[in-house]
Amino acid sequence: MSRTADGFTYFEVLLASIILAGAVTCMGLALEQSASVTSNAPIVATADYLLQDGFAWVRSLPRVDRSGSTAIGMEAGETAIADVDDVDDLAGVSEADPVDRNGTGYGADWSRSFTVESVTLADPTVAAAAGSTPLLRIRIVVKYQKIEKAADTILLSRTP
Ligand SMILES: [Ca+2]
Repeated sequence: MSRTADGFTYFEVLLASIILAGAVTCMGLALEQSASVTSNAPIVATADYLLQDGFAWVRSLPRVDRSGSTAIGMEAGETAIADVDDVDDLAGVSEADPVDRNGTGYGADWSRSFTVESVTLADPTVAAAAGSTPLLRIRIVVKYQKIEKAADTILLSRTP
């Protein structure tokens, strides 16, 4: 086998070059991943904030409409987000430009939607006929540019 001036075979030099190239590629990929995570961080933080703000709104609302209706959804005469006056009014509500409890808007890139269902007491993962049980399951989904960024579910009892 022929050797370089330093005493390495060409095969050894080739092998070292391949290992070095692999290491450099891995470092590059790690840096790229890190940059992507860093640039995504403000979006993740805002999504989580809007999710928690949504749950704060949900918890602040009466559990039953003042009319006494336990049906899920807005009552007669309630049509807009401004009309929401009890938890189940949020069923099917989707905010195209979510506004937090402080009145700050987050722009049209964001959306926040609410699902409200009655669930059985024995197993809250099982949906029940709307209004038939005193347990509500509320799910909030926050999206950025139509891609889901945060979502969670809570259970609320209608008996305070
Ligand atoms: Ca209502």
